[in-house]
Amino acid sequence: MSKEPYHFFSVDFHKVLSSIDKNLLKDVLRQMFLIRNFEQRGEAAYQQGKVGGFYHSYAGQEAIQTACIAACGRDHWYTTTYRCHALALLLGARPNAMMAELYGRSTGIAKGLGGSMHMYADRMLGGLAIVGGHIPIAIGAAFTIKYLKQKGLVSLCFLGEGASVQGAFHESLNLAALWNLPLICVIENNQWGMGTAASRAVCVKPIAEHFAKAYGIKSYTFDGLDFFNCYAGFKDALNECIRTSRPILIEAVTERFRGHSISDPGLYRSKEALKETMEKDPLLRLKSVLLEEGILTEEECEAMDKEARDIMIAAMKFADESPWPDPITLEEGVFAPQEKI
Ligand SMILES: Cc1ncc(C[n+]2csc(CCOP(=O)(O)OP(=O)(O)O)c2C)c(N)n1
Repeated sequence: MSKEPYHFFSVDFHKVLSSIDKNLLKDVLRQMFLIRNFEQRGEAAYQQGKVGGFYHSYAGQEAIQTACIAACGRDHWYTTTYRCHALALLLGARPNAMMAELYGRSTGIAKGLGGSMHMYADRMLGGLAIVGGHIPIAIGAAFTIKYLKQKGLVSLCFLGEGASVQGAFHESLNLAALWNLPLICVIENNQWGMGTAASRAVCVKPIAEHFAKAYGIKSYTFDGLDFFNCYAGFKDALNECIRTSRPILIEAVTERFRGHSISDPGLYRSKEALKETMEKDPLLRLKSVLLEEGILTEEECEAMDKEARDIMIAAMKFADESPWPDPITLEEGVFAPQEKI
């Protein structure tokens, strides 16, 4: 990560901590364990040849989306990229159906036809593979909320910093600002767009602060490795978006632990840099706060981790034993005209 200082959303840690229900905090850690274990098992299954296609791990970025759902709730519309396993889990997708989707089985979330990049859940419009392609969909959701006068709801859209220099992103922001749409765009700056460093791809820094100015909207910058900073920031941003009926742009500064996708050996960063990155683990960071504050014991944390591991091992078994899709379903869900030529 660049050494240049960011000015993160200012938070009184103890105030935030005391504002969150202790059971919610335990639940949040449980969800982070679920996400981490899903990624570890999914990758293991890939290595065994059980999973085909692409695989993009969310490991290292867990604090952001976990904090977002904890702070904003599950009633809004959510969209994200191909790095979509965490969001689906957080929005209630069942691990069995997600693992079966990775394995390409008919019991999968997209009937085994989508794979890793196409997870869905209640209120989650994707899981979409085209960089920047999901942002206009998020705009559509925001437009619908406004059109139907659904007060209190917003459309939340996650994207990478690489996508923040895509044309679709800027057209979408312009429309959202012009039409006063309830949209919150979250740029998860994990420092790399495939093998290209953020500093070589994006001309401004902090990204959200600069781009938001161009569209006359409010921006935030979060420490994406810190659950509490993200939680407090998302609460504030949601209130602001609802209060002003104006879009919001957020940059959450984070790092990814794995390569861009499973086939990426990550030769563009040194072993030392990766080790340094992994020492900032957002999951361990939250865990140590909960231990220090006496909210959980070491044994309870271990039990949580084990429970998550068992859920994922059971999901692998479920996927392995599930039937393959019938080839006749291959063209289902493909929106193409079927007229005879
Ligand atoms: C329109 C388009 N161009 C290129 C690609 C190939 N591609 C897939 S991911 C990626 C990098 C995106 O990086 P970023 O937006 O920072 O997200 P991250 O993968 O870091 O989460 C590229 C270029 C694509 N899928 N779609």
